[in-house]
Amino acid sequence: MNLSSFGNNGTSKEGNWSGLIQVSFFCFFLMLIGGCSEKASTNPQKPNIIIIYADDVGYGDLSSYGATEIETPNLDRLAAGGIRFTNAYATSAMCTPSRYSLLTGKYAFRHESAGILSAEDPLIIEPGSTTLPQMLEEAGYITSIIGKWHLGLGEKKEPINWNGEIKAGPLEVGFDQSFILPVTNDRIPTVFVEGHHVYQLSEEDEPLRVKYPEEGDHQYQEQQFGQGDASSPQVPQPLVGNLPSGHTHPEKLRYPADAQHSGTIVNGVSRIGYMSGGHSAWWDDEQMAATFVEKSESFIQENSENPFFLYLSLPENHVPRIPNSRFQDSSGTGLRGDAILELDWVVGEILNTLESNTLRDKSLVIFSSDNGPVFFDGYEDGALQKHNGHDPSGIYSGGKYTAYEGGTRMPTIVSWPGQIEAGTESDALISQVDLLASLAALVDVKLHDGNLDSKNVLDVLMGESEIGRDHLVQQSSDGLALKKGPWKYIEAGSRSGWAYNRHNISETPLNTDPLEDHEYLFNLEEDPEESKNVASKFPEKVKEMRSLLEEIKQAK
Ligand code: NG6
Ligand code: CA
Repeated sequence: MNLSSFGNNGTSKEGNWSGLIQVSFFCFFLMLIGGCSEKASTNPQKPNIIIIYADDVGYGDLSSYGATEIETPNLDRLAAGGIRFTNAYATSAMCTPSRYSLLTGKYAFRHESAGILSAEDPLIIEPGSTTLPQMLEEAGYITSIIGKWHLGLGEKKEPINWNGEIKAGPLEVGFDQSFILPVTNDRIPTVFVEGHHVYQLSEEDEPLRVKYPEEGDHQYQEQQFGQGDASSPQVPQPLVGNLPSGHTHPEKLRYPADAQHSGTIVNGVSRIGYMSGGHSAWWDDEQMAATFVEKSESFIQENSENPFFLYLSLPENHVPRIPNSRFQDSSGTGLRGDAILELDWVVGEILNTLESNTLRDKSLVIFSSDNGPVFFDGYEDGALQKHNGHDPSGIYSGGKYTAYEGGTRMPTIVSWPGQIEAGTESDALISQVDLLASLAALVDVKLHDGNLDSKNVLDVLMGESEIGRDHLVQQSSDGLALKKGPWKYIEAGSRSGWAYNRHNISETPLNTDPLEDHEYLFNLEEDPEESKNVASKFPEKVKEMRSLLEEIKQAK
C-alpha cells in the first residue's frame, strides 16, 4: 500500500485537509503495526537529477506525442524508457512565469513582476528563498544551470554593468554553477554569462553596452514604421552605439522582423534592444546547441561521483530559429521543425553522456517545455508557410500566450531506469510547480517555506500512483484559467489579445468571438479542442470554478 501521494508536505493551501488528517492517522496506525512505508521519507534516494527544459515546444511536437511529420528519436528513446505524461502542465503560457514556478514552487501570478522580462529587469527570485536548486544543494547536490535563464539579473536600484560583476542571478538563488543565456535569444545582449561575468569578454574590446526602447518608443516605432521601413526619413536610430539594426539595414537580414525585433543585428538577425561593444563575447547562434552540450558533458563528467542537479534549459524552439547548418532544411517542416530536430539531438547527446559514464541508472531525467508553440513570434522565418501539416499543439487549441490547452499542456517525460517502469503512460494531473515539493520528498528535505503552491506528487512521477492534483491554474498573457476534473474555466478577459492564435497551424481565427470579454467553461472530456463554451448551460459549475480560482488567488 502506498499512501504518499496524499502527502503535500503541509505546503499547500489547496489540499484536502480533512482527507490528509484521516490519512495521517491511518498511516500512523499502520506504522505502529509496521505496514506503512513512505518510501520517499524513510528511504531517501539521491539520483542525479536532470531537467531538460525546452522553449516553446508544444504538446504535438514530438513523435512520441503523435507528431507524424517530425521524428524525434532521442526524445522517443527517453519516453520509451520512462513515463509519458499526457496531463502535465507548465504554470503559464509564457516563459518567465513558467520558469519562476518551476524553480520556486509558486504560481507566478502571485508575483507582480513575473511577466516576460528584458535584460534591463532585475532578478525576480528573492535571494535566500526556497528554490529547487537551493533545496537540492541542502540535500548535498552540486547544482548547475546551463542555458536560458530569463528570470532577471542584478538589483532594482542599479542597472547591470555587463563589463563588471553581474549579480544577483542564479548563483544567489541556489545554483553552484551557471552558464546562462541571460534573457531570450531574440533579445540583446547576445552573450552568455558564466558565473558573474560575461563569457569570453575581452578587455581589449569596447565596453559592452545594452539599451532597450522604452514602452513609448515601441509603440512609436510600431505605429510609425511597421516593419522597419528604411525608406522613411525617420528610421529609428540605435539607442546605443551605431551598429546596424533591422531598422537601418534591413538588407543585411536573413529574414524580416517586426518593429520590436528590429534592433541590433547579430548573425544576420535583428533582435529586441540595442547593443554595442563586447564583440568578442557575442555568441554564434548556430553553435549554441553544441556549446550547451559541451558544457553539460563537462559538468556531468566532473561530477560523476556526486549527486548532481543539472537544469539544462534549451532555447529551441524559441525565435530566432537559427539551428546549426546540419539541421537546416532537415525536417521538411521549415526552421521550426529543424530546431526541434536540433533539440532532439541535444537530448540524445545528454543521454549518451550519461550512458558512457555509467550514470544512466543513477539519473532521473525529466523533459518538458516552458509554454506552448508559436509559428510567428516576430520573424518572417517561413515557419508557418512550411509546416507541412505538422501541428505543434497536437489535438489541442491555442499555443504560446493563450489560455487554451495548447498554451500550457506540455509534453512531459520522466525516466529513471530501474526505478521507474519503462514505456508507461500516465494521465494524472500534474504541474511543473510540483517539482519542488516532489523532489524534496525524493531527497528527504523538509521545505521551510510554507507558502508554496507546489504539491508532492512524487508517487505519480515514479509511476506508483495515478492520483495527481485535484486542480491547477493556467496563466495566459491576459488572465487565468482553472482546470479541475473534466472542467476548464477561463476567467473573463483571458481570451483577448493573442486569442486569435487559437489554432496554431493556421493562426487564423477559428473562434467567432475572439475578443469577447466573458467567462468560458469547457468540458475537456467531451470537447478537448475547447470549441464549445458551455458556461451558460452550467452556471453552477461556473460559479464553483470562479470561486475556487478566487480562493487560490487570495491564498498567500
Ligand atoms: C515577446 C516577444 C516575443 C518573445 C516573447 C518571449 C514581441 C512583440 N514579442 O514580448 O517575440 O520574445 O516576448 O518569449 O516583442 S518567451 O518564450 O521567452 O516567453
Ligand atoms: Ca518560452
